[in-house]
Order: sequence, then structure tokens, then C-alpha cells
Amino acid sequence: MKGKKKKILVMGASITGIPVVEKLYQRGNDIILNDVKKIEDLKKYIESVKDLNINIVAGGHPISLAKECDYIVISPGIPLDIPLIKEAKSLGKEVISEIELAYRLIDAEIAAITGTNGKTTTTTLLGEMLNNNKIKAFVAGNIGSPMIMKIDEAKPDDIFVLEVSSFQLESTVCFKPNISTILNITPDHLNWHKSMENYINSKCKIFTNQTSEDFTILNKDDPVTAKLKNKPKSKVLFFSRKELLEEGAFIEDGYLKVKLDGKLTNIIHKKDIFIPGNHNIENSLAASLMAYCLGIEPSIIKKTLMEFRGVEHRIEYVCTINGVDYYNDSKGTNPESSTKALESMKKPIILIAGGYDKGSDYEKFINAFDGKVKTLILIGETSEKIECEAKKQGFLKINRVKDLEEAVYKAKEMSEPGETVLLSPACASWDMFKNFEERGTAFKSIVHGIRGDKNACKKKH
Ligand code: UMA
Repeated sequence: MKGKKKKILVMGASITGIPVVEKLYQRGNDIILNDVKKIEDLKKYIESVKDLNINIVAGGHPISLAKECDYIVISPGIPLDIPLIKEAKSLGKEVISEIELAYRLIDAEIAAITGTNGKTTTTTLLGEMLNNNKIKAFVAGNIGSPMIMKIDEAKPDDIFVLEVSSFQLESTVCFKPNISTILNITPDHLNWHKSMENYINSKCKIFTNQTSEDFTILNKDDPVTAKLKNKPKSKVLFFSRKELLEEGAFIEDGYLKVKLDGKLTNIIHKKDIFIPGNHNIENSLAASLMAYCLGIEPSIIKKTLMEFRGVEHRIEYVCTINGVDYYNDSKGTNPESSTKALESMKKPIILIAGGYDKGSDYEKFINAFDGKVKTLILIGETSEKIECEAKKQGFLKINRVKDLEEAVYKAKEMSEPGETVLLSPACASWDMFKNFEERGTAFKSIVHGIRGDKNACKKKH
């Protein structure tokens, strides 16, 4: 791949596809860039490659492209069962994801994190721990900035800290992190993967190529990941919030501790971890164990856990207006993630939920309202489905509104001092927004608009 010029089909002309085109073109390859959207709808992204001598095929995925290329680099959101991909595979052409391509082009170490929930927080946290220890960490992947963008900057002593999704893992071949973590696996993206088994298998690809020199970290409290112990060929370590472990990371007498090679190390008392909620204790356990395995000083791990303020769009405090706290949890894109957001809130909640239908089940999510949710405001495609489930469980304080703006104004009208307005949709954003970032940013801007002054919000942190 490094030497000879190839004809490469890059599928998807967006966040992933464009830097892939740039890197492969710089290396002297012939590129076909293909996207289902019409050329006029791709303007924003293709601007940076419009002057390159590449072939852009827009408006569909013609099957004939399979014959023309040597191999395909596919963006994560493109299904593998479309005719063009099937044809390429039947012709023996490789179809690889961008993380696979980037992996083949670097020498640096990789710490990779997957899981249904907590990926972004754990990835960011680990990146901070490394950088605070003066190790150059490139934080990339599903978090929003593709790994391929950083490959030319990375030196062999640097580390990539990658958030990887099941979509990205599905099309890996040789991808081998030095340390991998699966935080948890609960039903998500089932309309894409078709079955829970396929979803679990995609996640497991994170450790498929690891060897006895590598580490795999798994959550002992998660029934799915707890059972994966004997699958990796690498050294498996567990973390647990609920059990004391012979080896790994756990909580004892309120302290987050790491035990490795018989040595027990106290990291921090859990009350000193800044980010709230039990799910963040789990994220902190995973990040601390990964950092410890990578040789980071316990004092640096502790300092980072005390100072880390969390990730944008993930239970992000926005401001307080008339005694009501506003939180943006737009990253709550499935019921489990939003359930965790509900659990971490202390005050009565006016909840804004609903969005794109990924085929999720909302029973446990509604069950987690547990007297804490005062009113539910619903938007998007899943409104009816969530309303039905809520009513089934006897929760009747429901308002269905047309969009996010109306939802925020309704929430303002219905809230009282001492309460919290929480956007945590339990659904993807794709029915009304480009992505969860756009949804979260829109929420914050509407909330700021309520005050009439962006800067008037009293910052808590
Ligand atoms: N496209 C086609 N044919 C299709 C489907 C899409 O041509 O059948 C085109 C679209 O027209 C568009 C392009 O593909 O131009 C979009 O590609 P993409 O959907 O792979 O998205 P990117 O913009 O490249 O962003 C992707 C991830 N998106 C998805 O996995 C859906 C981003 O994760 C990620 O941050 C980015 O790469 C960088 O790695 C987002 C996400 O929602 C945040 N991820 C899911 C999640 O976290 O649950 C997995």
C-alpha cells in the first residue's frame, strides 16, 4: 500500500472521505471519490479537493465502479450491503475503513476505545492524562476528527487515542491497537447491524488482531463484556464499579484503585472526580486503567480526574436561568446513554427527548424516570413510540412539540426554580439535524437566546 500507485475508490465525501482522498492523493494514487448525494449538495466538503486531479462520481453508487478500482476505503456511515460493495467483494477487492487505512500508514502506538456509551468521555479523559504526562496524544476517531488527518504529524513515540465505533470496526482487517477497551455493549444501531450478535462481533474486532503483548480492558459489571474474557489473545484486565478484583481497576472504601502485577495503587477518592454520575466512575476506571498500563504516573491520573470538566454535548452544563439549570446531553443518542444522564441528575427534571428512530426499545429509559422526571417534552420521529411506552408505564405528563425551539420554550414555561431542563434525546439526531453536535449547539443557542444575551448566562464551572 505504501509503494505502488493504486486506483482507489473512496466512498463518502464528508468528514471521513475528504481527508482520506487528500492523504491518498498526496501519496500519488489515482482517486475516485463517490457519494450518493448530488454534486451541488456536496459543495461544502469537496471544496478542499476540487482542484485535485481526481474523478468525482456523485448522485449514486454505480456498480461499475467496483471493477474500476483496486480497493475501496469506505466511510463509516455507508452500509456494507449496497450492490456496489457486494460486487467489489465478489471481485475480491478489499473494502476497508479509514481507521484500517490510517493504521497501515503509521508507526505510533494506539489506544482504542469502543462501547455503546462513554466512548467520547473515556477517550478525551485518557488523551488528557497522556498529555498531562507530557506524552503526545492524538485524540481522534468517531469523536469527530478522523485518525487519517493526523498520520503525518505522528512520530513513533506518540500515541493515538481513538474512539472507534462498531461501523468503523466492521471494515477493519489488520487494525491492532496496543491497548483496547470495550466499555459496555447494550442494544444500539440494531437497524444497521441487523442483530445483537453482529453488533457484538463488530465491537470484538477491536481485539481480534491483538497478541499477548497487548492489553484488552473489559467492564466486569456489563453482562456482555464480562463474558468476553476468553476471546482475546491479549492480556485481559477488567474494571468494576461494583466488585473488588484480583487484578484491574475497582472501587474500594470509596477509592478508585488499580491492581496490577500484585501491586495495589490508590488513585483518587471517587468524591474528588469532577464529572458526575456512576457512568463517569466507570469511564474514570477504564481511562485510569488504560493510563496506568501505558505507564502514566498515578499522581497525573488523579490530577486529571480532579480537573477534567467533561465533554461538550455530554451532560454539559449550559447555564442557570431564573434558578433553573439547563443541561445539554445531545450525545445521549440511545436509551442507555440518556438513562445514565437521568441517573446523574439530582434535581427534578423537565426532559426533552426524541429524534431519529434507530429501532431502540424505551422501556428501561422510561422506567428510569423514577419520580425524577416531572415533564417529558417530545420531538422528532420517535415521539409517538416514546409517548406510547411512557403511557404504558403510567407516565402522563407529556407534551409533543414540533421542534427543538418549541421544546426549549415549553420547558422554560413548565420549569420552576430548583429544577433542571435536560436535553437528552435517547435517539440519534438524523431526523432533524446533521449530527448530535448540531443538535446540541442549537439547544445551547436557543437556551442562550432565552436570556436574550449569550454572555448573560451565569457560568457554574
Ligand atoms: N453516504 C453515501 N452513501 C450512503 C450513506 C452515506 O454516499 O449510503 C455519504 C453521505 O452522503 C455523506 C457521507 O457519506 O456525504 C457521510 O459519511 P458518514 O456517514 O460515514 O459520516 P462522516 O461525516 O464521514 O462521519 C463519520 C462518522 N459518522 C457515522 O458513523 C455515521 C462520525 O460519527 C465520525 O465522527 C466521523 O466519521 C469521523 O470519524 C458520528 C456518529 O454518529 C458522530 N457515529 C455513530 C455513533 O457515535 O453512534 C457511529
